[in-house]
Amino acid sequence: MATYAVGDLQGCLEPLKKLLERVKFDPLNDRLWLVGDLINRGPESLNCLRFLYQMRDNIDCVLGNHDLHLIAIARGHRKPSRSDTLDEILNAPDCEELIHWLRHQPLIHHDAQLGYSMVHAGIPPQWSLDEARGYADEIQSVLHSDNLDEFLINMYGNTPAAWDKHLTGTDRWRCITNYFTRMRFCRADGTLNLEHKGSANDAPVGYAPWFTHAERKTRNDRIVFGHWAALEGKANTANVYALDTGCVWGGPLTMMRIDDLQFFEQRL
Ligand SMILES: [Mn+2]
Repeated sequence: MATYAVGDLQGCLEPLKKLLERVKFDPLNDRLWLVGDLINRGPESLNCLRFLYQMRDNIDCVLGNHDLHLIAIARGHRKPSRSDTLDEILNAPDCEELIHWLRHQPLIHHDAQLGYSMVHAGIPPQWSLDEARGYADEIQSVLHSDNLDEFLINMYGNTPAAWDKHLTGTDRWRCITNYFTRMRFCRADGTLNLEHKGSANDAPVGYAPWFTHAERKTRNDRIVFGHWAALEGKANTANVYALDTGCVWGGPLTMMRIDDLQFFEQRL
């Protein structure tokens, strides 16, 4: 039995299939973790989603910003942007079934036995793992509830920039969701800068990659994440594994065997 974690697919299905073949993935015994952003921009978003849906009993997946964006469009709350490539999913006869599956995925996955957690973008420095899991559960409950549409309508935006446990309603939902699905740079107190998208060395003044803050409460917890292709798979931080190597932008798709820290790569 092995557990494999793979970076942002964004519709890059062929590299995933090749990696699963190469590691001789065994659906009876192995598990596949996906850091989210399963779709959009890449060549085969619909096939990607269908492939994962068929494998759903062998998969642990967390939601990324592109996945939430697809759900918002599918429910009529957002128009696709010019760079989105989601029409094939939206026009598919099984669209509803696929979206239903997607909306039931969490923002964090934790495996106590392995001693690993997975998120799409990150966990802000001021949250312990237990706090992060609690806040992720709040959003998961909203996604399952009749509040889904209110959540999606109010999901877009960069404020509040900082967490306050007294936040309520849509501001609270947006802040939690931005941390888990969009964060790159923040201050030591968790204040976000969501405009800036450079490499780790290219932080705006006063900000740093979320995982580099010395007093980060999850610094002793092992975390796999995606979202940040400019890191090129290098977080250079103990216990933190960056898996988005920008397959959709010409880089490889990265797969990590968690059990023995073996890495595998495959290009489109
Ligand atoms: Mn992302």
